[in-house]
Amino acid sequence: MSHLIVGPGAMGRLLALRLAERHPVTLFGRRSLSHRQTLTTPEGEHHHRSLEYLTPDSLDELDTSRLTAVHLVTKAYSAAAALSTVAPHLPSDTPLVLWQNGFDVQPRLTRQRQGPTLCATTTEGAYSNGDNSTVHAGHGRTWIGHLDGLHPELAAALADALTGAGLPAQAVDNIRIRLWHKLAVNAAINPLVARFRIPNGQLRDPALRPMVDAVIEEVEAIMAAAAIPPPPQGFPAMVWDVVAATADNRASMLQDILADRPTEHDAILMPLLHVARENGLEAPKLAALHHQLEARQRPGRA
Ligand code: KPL
Repeated sequence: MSHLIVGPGAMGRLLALRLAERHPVTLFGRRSLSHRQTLTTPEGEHHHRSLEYLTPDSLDELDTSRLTAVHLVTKAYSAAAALSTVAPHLPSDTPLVLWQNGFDVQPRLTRQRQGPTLCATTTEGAYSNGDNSTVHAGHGRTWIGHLDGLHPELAAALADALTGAGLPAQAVDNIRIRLWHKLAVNAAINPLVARFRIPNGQLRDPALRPMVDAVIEEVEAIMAAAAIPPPPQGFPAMVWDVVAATADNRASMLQDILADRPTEHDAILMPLLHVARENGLEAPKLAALHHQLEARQRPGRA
């Protein structure tokens, strides 16, 4: 199996460095990056590896003859542009795996593409420590599948490849529900920690806890309207469990704000706001959080 990983952020590099232990891997990104990369494992071991790394200028060198899958591991807002850069260099039936947060890119690209398009969602934790060093901060799990449950053999083969590379993964026929559950967690945690610039665990402070609960309440009503079944423990417990498990983390949206990058507020909050609007539901907390993040990104329009 040979893999092309598009997006050399922390998660893309984690995938590339792990898969490269067993499979041919090419990493693609817009800007140049050293081929020599280091991965620090959750156990504190340092693995050094040279990766094949291509940029738009060298993309012609990509060998597509044995390519099993393209993993699109960019932020949600740059996924479509990244795919349109690599797509002309790929056979149109190349399997694609979408690793984005939210539920924006996934239905659009699944509908548009000819080739099999799977989605993945993961609880693996990774962050960059400079351009050449990736820290695998915590072990997690990955779920992979097609939005309509198609291509189960491909999903199983990719889950096996990930599992064999040390990233435990499972093929599922309900990835849509899993993506919406992750979106619920991201909607309840990310905008608030980004707004207050705090680690996830601080949401448990008595002054902040009611704000999180109010967001979860809106999310729960929207999920019911979208016919997304709750997780076995219910939405509030799911969110508070993640807050506890990631208490010291700086959420991805806070990292984006601190690095002055765009945030994924559209991909995470807009699907919820759309369902709310279609069903005549009020979602003032979610709308206000979206408005604040949007105003930061487009100050001229605020
Ligand atoms: O997925 C996350 C993120 O940072 O985007 C959470 C679960 C909130 C962990 O930080």
